[in-house]
Amino acid sequence: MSSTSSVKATSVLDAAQIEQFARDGYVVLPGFLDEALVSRLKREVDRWVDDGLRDRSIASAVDPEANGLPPVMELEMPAHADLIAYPPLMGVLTDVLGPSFVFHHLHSDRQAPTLPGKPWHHDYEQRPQRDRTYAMVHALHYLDGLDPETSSLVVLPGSHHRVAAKDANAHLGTESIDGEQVLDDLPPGSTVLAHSAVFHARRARPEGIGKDRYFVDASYCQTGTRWPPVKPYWRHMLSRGRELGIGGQQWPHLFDEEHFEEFRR
Ligand SMILES: O=C(O)CCC(=O)C(=O)O
Repeated sequence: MSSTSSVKATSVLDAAQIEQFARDGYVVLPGFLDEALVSRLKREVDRWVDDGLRDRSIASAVDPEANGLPPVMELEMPAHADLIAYPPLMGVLTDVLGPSFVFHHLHSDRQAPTLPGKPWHHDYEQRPQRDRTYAMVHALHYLDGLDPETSSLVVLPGSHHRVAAKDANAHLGTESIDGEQVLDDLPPGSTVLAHSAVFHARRARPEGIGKDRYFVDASYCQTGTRWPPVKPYWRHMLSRGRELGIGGQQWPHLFDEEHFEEFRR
């Protein structure tokens, strides 16, 4: 088995946080990203949205025959590349995944105040859903944090232990579920590290929300199995990650292809 790290990453989570992640399927890291990285990321997110690059990347994912490869991918923007291999994040990932994991994908957006909520779902990639032997995680980065002017993130602790379809709770929309935890007050640069199988929703404020919400999510998978990719241009994405040397010498295997199946709709 290949290892993504040739040097042991520094542990970041304490024992209680590692236990919480195993039990509940998420851990909240307030103010995790440093300020300079956050401001560089926000400038890149603005460019990504305002220059139509996000729309182009979606078009390339939806209809690759008509639209070809995206002209720019998120990981080709320097701050996003730095975020993917942000050393404290690599430490957190090593704490919960062990030393051998690969990058899966990243999405970046500036969500308008009018964006509706997103119904309960999980994001664990497996077809069909059959077990939780290997972990996949999503690092949900809230560049301006979460506050009364933004939608909240709602999670259902422990739900990653149950094998279920991604949309098994979608009929509930974004309604409250017994035992849910609402995350609606986080400082800038906060990250929620979630097991991808934990059910979660984005809940809009009933009274309406007032400002753009800068949101980047990046996912990573334990090695040892083959994961379904989510973008048809996944080989190109991984190959650019390798060419750009994201992760440097400490993470030479972060963009290895061998851990993925062929793309299927
Ligand atoms: O917007 C959020 O806070 C969560 C988004 C989400 O659920 C997702 O991208 O899967």
